[in-house]
Amino acid sequence: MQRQPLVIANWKMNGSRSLVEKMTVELREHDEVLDRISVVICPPAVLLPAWQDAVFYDHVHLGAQDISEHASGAHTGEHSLSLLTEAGVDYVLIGHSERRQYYGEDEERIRAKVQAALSFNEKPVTVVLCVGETASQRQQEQTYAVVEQQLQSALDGVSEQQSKQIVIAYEPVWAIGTGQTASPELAQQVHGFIRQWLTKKFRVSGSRMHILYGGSLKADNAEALFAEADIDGGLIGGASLDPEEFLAICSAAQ
Ligand code: 3PY
Repeated sequence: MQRQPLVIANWKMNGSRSLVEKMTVELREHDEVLDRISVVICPPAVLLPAWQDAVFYDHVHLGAQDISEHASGAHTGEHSLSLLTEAGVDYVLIGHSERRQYYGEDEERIRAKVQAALSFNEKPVTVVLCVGETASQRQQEQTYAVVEQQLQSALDGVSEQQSKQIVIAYEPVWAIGTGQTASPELAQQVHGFIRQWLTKKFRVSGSRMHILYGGSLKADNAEALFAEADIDGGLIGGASLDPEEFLAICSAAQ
């Protein structure tokens, strides 16, 4: 890992106010771990105010699990960037596989969200674009083609300057919520491929972009994954709901 490590907690539709308290106590007690890494917490949107009150440290940021591509209006159940940034959000996840699989988010919608985030001018936000192949795509040896197509489509029209606001999260779908993790070697192969693609498109800026691994990342496999050259941190699902385990993952990223 050559870039400043970045560890993102994706709480999905989990957590509570009391978990926010427990997590902040744990992070506060071990704030030396936060000195050399950046941490982003993506709780369900209704918990953002609780986190906003609790965030105490420069290197801890808040993120949204999804955004609306619209600025405002009749979009029941959606959250605009204006509302999210008012609640303290600096990072936004876009294109998580659960959004693609269960909520019908297609490439066009994902591109519209990326464009909305990059053109949002009230406050700079960092986009965490999630990509990854399904089990059957991997079996059919389509991993690189799928990842390339997802990157190409979502980042179409993005400039070298705008790429500084983008983080890529490689999350193989077969490793999400299954307990199955990509081996460090296998994850590095795909991260290396993504790095090459980014460097070709965005030149020097591409070599500086963060590429995170996600998919059943836990305390006991974090160190080996983070030791790989192009794995710059993690997007953590279930393990981010346990304060001690999350802290252990943050420590492994240092
Ligand atoms: C997981 O690790 O399950 C994730 O989906 C992280 O975003």
